[in-house]
Amino acid sequence: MSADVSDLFDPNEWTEVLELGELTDITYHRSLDGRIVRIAFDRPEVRNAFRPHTVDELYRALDDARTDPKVGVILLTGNGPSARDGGWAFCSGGDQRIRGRDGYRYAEGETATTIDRARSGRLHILEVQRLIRFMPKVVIAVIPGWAAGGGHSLHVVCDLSIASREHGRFKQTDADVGSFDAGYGSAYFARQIGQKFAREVFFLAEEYSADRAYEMGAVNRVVPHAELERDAIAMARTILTKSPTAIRMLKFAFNAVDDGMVGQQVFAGEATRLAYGTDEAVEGRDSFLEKRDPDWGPYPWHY
Ligand code: S0N
Repeated sequence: MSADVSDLFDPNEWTEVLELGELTDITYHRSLDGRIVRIAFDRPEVRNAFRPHTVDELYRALDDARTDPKVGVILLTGNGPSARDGGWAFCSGGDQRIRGRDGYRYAEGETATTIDRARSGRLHILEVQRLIRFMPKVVIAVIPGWAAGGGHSLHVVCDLSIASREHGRFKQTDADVGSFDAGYGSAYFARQIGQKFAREVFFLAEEYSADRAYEMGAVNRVVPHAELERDAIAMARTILTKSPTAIRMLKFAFNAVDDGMVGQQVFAGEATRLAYGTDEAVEGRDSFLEKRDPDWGPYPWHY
């Protein structure tokens, strides 16, 4: 284990990703075979709350993983513990110290009069949510401590969640601080655990243990704290034994029912990509290029 990244981080599993340059708010590592990445919030002193710069870095790392053809599984976690009090967190949502009145979260040194107005009101953690949702790879929330507010919503949008039995804690504080994730964080959450429980989590904003979250159907696995990252890697390795195409089609199939026309569009894009690989589609293309009628004869109307 390597305390300079996180007490749960095993340096024998990972190599640092350097292509994105210096990262200050997250850490980004690739497994030695390049097939898994570990992206971690790295602000344990504020329970891994995110500021705009954190979200920028997170988006860039996730997109890098999305476009790397070797990567099949992304582990999203939080480094810890806090050097101040030993507390653990996955993520505690938006950094409330720099939340702007206009919705924009100011960077250090910025004020309402100095910010770039083009960025004002840009709630770009939602862009991160969409990236996780629509990337054709499995994203696992690895939860070593608090998942609160917008951090809770991030775990909701991940494909799978695995939590520390001792330190995993869940709390949806949005209504305590006057914010509300009215998209995946709430409506999709209700699809996962049911309307009554989801309304309870938001309306009462109480604290839930990892075991209680498991009982409610909000997390897949609860494991001993010391085993958390090892078990997450084992889950990832199991997924990596499966067909990449089957996994991506299944992910988009699970999504489609809740994603309306966008879900259909994403699924249709994948279907088209598969169809282009057939001799039938090649005949369509070639007939156009060769300025002749297509010969569909060899291709039956399947029943
Ligand atoms: C996580 C909690 C429950 C942990 O409690 P605990 O263990 O008692 O620790 P604390 O002593 O409270 O915290 C330790 C130190 O960390 C600081 N801190 C914790 N969380 C934050 C935070 N989110 N922002 C800034 N600082 C934080 C504490 O202040 C403390 O430091 P000191 O000692 O110096 O004061 C507990 O900490 C807690 O409840 N945290 C707040 C959780 C919260 O309300 N988060 C915000 C909820 N809303 C959002 O996340 C908005 C979501 C969002 O961003 C979004 C979503 C959809 C659309 C748009 C947006 C958008 O606004 O961008």
